[in-house]
Amino acid sequence: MSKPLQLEFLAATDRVDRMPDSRAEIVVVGRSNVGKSSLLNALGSKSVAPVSKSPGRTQTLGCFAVGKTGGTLVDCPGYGFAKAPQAVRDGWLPMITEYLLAREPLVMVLVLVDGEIGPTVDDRSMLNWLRENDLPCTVVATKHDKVKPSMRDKRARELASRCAVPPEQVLWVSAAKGSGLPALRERIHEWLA
Ligand SMILES: Nc1nc2c(ncn2[C@@H]2O[C@H](COP(=O)(O)OP(=O)(O)OP(=O)(O)O)[C@@H](O)[C@H]2O)c(=O)[nH]1
Ligand SMILES: [Mg+2]
Repeated sequence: MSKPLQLEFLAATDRVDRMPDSRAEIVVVGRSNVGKSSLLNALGSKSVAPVSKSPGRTQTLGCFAVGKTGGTLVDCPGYGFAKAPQAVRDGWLPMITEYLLAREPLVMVLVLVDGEIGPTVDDRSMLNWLRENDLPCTVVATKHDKVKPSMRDKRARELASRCAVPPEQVLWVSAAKGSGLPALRERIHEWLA
């Protein structure tokens, strides 16, 4: 087992220009309910980001310091959440895209895709948009525990192909069971180094 990340809450804001300074930053994006906040909590040693069964829980950019590295992790509101009020929905995507284009210390965008459901239309547009804008991204497939063991190889090939990445580049994780977390922590340390 790798050591949990020492995550400390710094700020939650809807203003990119009010985010705390960072030496290097990794952001977690993905549709609502895919497990972004759960993943951050599981990477650390305590619960720092609020989680909910109903989509739309995270509504601001949540900034967390990663130990003494000077690096930060950022939790985002999810996209593709039809039940959020229109005004809120209209606000989130521009906020996230502004953040992605303007945030100087950004070194990696983790695009979370539900491992059970596979990439949605929104996930695929997000990936295409990131590539068009030359932003570094890594696909992380969540909820590995929900995929039947007999289906895992097939699902891994399908998900990767639909995200247009080689299967070995997709990181599969389960926040619930802890699988895949040591490998992801190692990558996080590399990206922040
Ligand atoms: N089985 C299982 N459930 C998970 C896992 N990760 C998250 N969940 C569940 O998925 C639901 C949504 O989790 P969140 O972490 O709040 O999702 P989110 O992407 O932050 O959602 P928003 O903040 O609404 O964008 C919760 O009920 C979690 O318990 C996992 O690895 N396995
Ligand atoms: Mg959340």
